[in-house]
Amino acid sequence: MMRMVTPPLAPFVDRLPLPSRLIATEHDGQLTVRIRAGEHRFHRDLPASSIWGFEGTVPGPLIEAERGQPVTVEWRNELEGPFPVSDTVAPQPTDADGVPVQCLPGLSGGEPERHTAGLTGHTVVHLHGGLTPASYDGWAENIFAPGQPAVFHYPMDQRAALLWYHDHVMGITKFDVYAGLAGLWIVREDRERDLGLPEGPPFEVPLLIQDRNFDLDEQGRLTGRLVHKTDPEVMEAFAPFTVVNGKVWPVLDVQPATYRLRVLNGSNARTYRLVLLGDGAPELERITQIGTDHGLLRTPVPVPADGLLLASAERADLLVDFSDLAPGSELTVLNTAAAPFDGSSFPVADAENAADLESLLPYPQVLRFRVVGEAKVRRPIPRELVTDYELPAAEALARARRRAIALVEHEREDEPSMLTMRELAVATDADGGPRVSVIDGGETTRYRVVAAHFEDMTTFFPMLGEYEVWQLINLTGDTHPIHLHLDPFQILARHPIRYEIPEDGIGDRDLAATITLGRDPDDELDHAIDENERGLKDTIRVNPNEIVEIAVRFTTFSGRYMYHCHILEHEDRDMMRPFVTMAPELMPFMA
Ligand SMILES: [Cu+2]
Repeated sequence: MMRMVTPPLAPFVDRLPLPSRLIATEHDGQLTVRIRAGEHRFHRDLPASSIWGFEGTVPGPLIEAERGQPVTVEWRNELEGPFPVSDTVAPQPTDADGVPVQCLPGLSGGEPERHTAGLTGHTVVHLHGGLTPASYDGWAENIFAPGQPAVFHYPMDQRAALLWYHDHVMGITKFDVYAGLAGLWIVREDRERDLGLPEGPPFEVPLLIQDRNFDLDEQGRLTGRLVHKTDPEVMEAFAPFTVVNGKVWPVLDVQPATYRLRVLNGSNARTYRLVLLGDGAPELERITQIGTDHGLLRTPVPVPADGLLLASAERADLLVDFSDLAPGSELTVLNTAAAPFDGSSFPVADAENAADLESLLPYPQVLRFRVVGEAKVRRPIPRELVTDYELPAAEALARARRRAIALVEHEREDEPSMLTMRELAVATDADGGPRVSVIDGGETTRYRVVAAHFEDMTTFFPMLGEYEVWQLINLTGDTHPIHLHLDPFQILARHPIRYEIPEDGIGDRDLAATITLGRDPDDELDHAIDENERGLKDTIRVNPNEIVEIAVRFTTFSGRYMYHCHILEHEDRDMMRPFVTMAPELMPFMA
């Protein structure tokens, strides 16, 4: 039976803050953003927290750009220590009462990690979803220290979409983003304006959803100091308090009108399954999804019947109809996704009972809407949104280069696990060593591992303009949101698989596994592609027991980029690899 813990903070008392707007055209496309330490109040009843933020705020300013009008940002690193977050590994996964420590504030007996405490403000900024030249993409090792200049040019030659910018430093992205280094970036274009969608306040509302935890003083009172806590069994931080635009469980006053919500899950690790409840009953039919990671879908779609799933870095563009509601009506957004997330469903009808300590979900609350005013503004929803993309033709896919990547957890004695990506190449009979066999009906393909760690040699050299098919093979028990930098991609398939890994089959570099296409009888996931995943994506959920196939095509910029799991604790612990995009004319000169 589930146990509950009483929230130490009152929900729905703070107003939803809106980030300050920084409109590029009002500055001739020349922006300066200072990256600074600051103070931020996450809740009315919390003392101010020390943070690191863009312009010293949580979240950073909302940058708004126009398609085709380049933006130059001078990212001015003015950070100074000490690092504002206490990082700790609690000695036990549960407290004396059996409550998982990640559901509780404070350090839970852990020591503050001294290397994290010693961070002094190295950063590099990545514009997630940006079609950006490699030099300005925020390569995780091209770091700038406080005082060192970084002027990045963003061509903005890309579709209107909600992007976001955040720190991307090798090994410490999880700390820097958690400290506050994230902000939203919207690309706009006239094609979208022609559809009459809301733009700007009050009817377009950006929502950056994150989870955060705080320290306790000796009397057990919340101090406001940010805490990044893991435990011996869970290497990701799943913080108990959901924060939207920097406030714990805020409330937004809405008119009886159609609102456009631009939603981003900017959490380190937590996946949200968002549901909308009025008087305890689901009201998901009020929501129409019109866009995903890289902008508008071809046609509007309902959100999935169980709720809107967003893993770390996924975005949704939503129209929500409040127009029939009387003043004083309230609608509440709850999260029903267990952590760590493994793709399991949760019935929307039970959403009010989603709180579950074992699932590291002590407080499902996210956000409340409160209807005020009388004037009704209901907008018709266009039936067709865009026509500028479609699935690649079968013949293009048939001759496409295929790449395979296995996602594996490498467990190590007396050390935390490493989550790694194993790039696979088809093995010849002459190749020795362990094999990954993929059995598809009567056909078996055998692979060997050609790269296992970030610093291993680059093996992916996609040619500009050419379609490729990448297979992401999940051999772990959790869902991984895999993100490719640069161009968006499209999902082609989710294939259920069953697999066997022999004892010691996962080594530091080696991998032995037998993978069979087809469903495991014990597998309860449906491995379906949701309607809202059929747009242009840059982050895709790869569930346990499945291979996700994506059609990838890089179009514009040659250079060195990264792809990785967007669970920040995973990307920082080696679930990241480089790829180099190449102009076709240069390929003959590649050794
Ligand atoms: Cu991952």
